Amino acid sequence: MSEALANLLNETRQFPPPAELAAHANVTAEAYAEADADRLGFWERQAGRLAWSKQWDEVLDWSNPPFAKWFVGGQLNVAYNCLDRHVEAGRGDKVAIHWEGEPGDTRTVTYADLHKLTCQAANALTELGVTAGDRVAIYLPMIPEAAVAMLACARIGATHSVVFGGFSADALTNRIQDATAKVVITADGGYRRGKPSALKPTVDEAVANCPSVEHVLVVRRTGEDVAWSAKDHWWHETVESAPVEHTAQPFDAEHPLFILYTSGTTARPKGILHTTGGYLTQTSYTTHAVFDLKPETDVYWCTADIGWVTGHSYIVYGPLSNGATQVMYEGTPDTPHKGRFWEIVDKYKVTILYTAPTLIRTMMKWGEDIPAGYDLSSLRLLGSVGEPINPEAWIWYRQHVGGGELPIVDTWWQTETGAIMISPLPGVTAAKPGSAMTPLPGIVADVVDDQGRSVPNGGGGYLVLREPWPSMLRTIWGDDNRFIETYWSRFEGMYFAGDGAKKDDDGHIWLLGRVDDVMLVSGHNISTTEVESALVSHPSVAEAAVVGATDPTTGQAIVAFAIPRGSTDISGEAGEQLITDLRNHVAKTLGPIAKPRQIMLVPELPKTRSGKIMRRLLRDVAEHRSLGDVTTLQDSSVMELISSGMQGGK
Ligand code: 6R9
Repeated sequence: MSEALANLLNETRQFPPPAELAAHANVTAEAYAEADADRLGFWERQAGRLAWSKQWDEVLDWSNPPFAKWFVGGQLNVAYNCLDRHVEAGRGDKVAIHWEGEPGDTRTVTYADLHKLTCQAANALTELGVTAGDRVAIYLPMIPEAAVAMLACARIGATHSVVFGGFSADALTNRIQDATAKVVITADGGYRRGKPSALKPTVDEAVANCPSVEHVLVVRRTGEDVAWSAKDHWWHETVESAPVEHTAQPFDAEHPLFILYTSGTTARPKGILHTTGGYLTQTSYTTHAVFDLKPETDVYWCTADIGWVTGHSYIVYGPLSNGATQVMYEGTPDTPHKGRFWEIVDKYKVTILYTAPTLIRTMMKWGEDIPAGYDLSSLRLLGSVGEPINPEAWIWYRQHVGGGELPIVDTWWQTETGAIMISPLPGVTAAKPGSAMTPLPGIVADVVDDQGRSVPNGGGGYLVLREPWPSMLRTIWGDDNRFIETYWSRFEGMYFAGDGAKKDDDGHIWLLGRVDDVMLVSGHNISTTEVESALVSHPSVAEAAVVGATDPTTGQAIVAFAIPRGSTDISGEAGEQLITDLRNHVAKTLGPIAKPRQIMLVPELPKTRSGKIMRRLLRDVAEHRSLGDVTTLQDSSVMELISSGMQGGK
């Protein structure tokens, strides 16, 4: 960015927390003051929410930045914290996971069940030669065994690397090779969109090129035929017959817990490394604080896939360390019908729902009649993660899912940050639709200009983190230099998140999309998020993506792709008229500088499996290039739809 990010969108609505929630909130406004007064003391108290085998000697060792050590000298076992201590406290019969398979089969897994399975898996892995420090790749559908596999690794100190079930053999191969994994845990397949979707053939292809892999553990989920080799072992034969006794050994607070690869928009995937004590402290605390989780009464549901960091921190480690009861769902939101999510909320009486803007915008596209057909009155808190949530999508979520009154926590964080960093506190913050609001207690974030100077309220620039935090990544696996270069070299002494952001007049933070996506139009830096939000604020638009395409007169010009809402007529002249209206609507909302040169009405947008729009591919379309790498695309047929729609639209 050559100059500050323009500050175009003016959203002034604000929603205070419900009085009832505020009166009984787990965390109150005092937490900010406490953390401001003594940040390390604050985190030390949060670490005290966990069970440690050995107390730490020092909260933070920052003598060799950017390599942090938290809770130095402390020891704990993550699986013990997520399972054993709840069982020992007499809560073994409490439901940990209400699991719902896509075909409608269900499982009820208590803490005692989860503990038993995890102990068996820990014994089975040990039997296969896995010891502390070894890496284990996990390539599973959304079944309880995914959580068990992760917890079993944590229990024996093996470092897990979960790879999305949707990734190709190449992507899986690269990740196994980069981490030199010794064992792969997979399944015959899972259910997606109403049919079995095989996983084992992909693993077979990958393992053929991965000499480090000694064993493959295979869960039987679909029952489809699979090829079998000498390295393969059935989970139900190996794990389910293993001894149920296993004593968890404590590990050092800085022991590597997991590697998770970020695909990013370009370049080689980065193996983000997280460790034990600080990671569990912050995921556990933020689950308690941001979701106001009451383990005795809440039914929590995070709709993320376990292969995304959100699944790691807010399905496995955060909720289980707090002893939560949660829902886990295997499949897609429209199988067998578009009301599936709401049916699940209704069935399990979900109280806390954590999902992604992409899902909310998809629901907007399908129309509000669908959630209206279910009883959603059990819900008391809504969350959002993954992308900036457009103000209109926020309002829709509150209105049509939250009955017009529930608080929404818009949570900003990254694979690299490990846990939530910027978010409202549901019992404290008067939230503004589209803003992640303020850094959580104990977190020091800022927005800076090109020179690293803090911008005043009303200004835009780059989001940075000024102080280390407990769940921060420790390095990029095997590449300390890349860790330093990527995150710590742009600004002296600060973590560079790669996101554009602004501070509004009250100092609240608004995320504006990845810095790489910012558009430079006639010398003005314009954020993709703001133009997309302007488009989504039009009643006929459910979802939009904008990109900057090379333009001979303006340098870059704004090209927009918009998905119309449910019943909108876009045939022939009506479509042309809508495009004209939309261009004018953006110009009126944000100013003439933001008026798109071109708008395409499309049925779908290209997204990653975690629901992020892949603007890079849209830029290829807008600039008439052949498409780049599409391996991380959720649904590869989308690009054909868009390209053909584009020809029609010209
Ligand atoms: C948790 C997760 C990280 C990137 C991040 C930012 C975007 C996530 C957001 C958000 C605006 C939010 N992002 N949450 N942008 N508001 N509430 O998504 O991790 O997959 O590593 O992505 O996602 O651009 O830098 P990850």
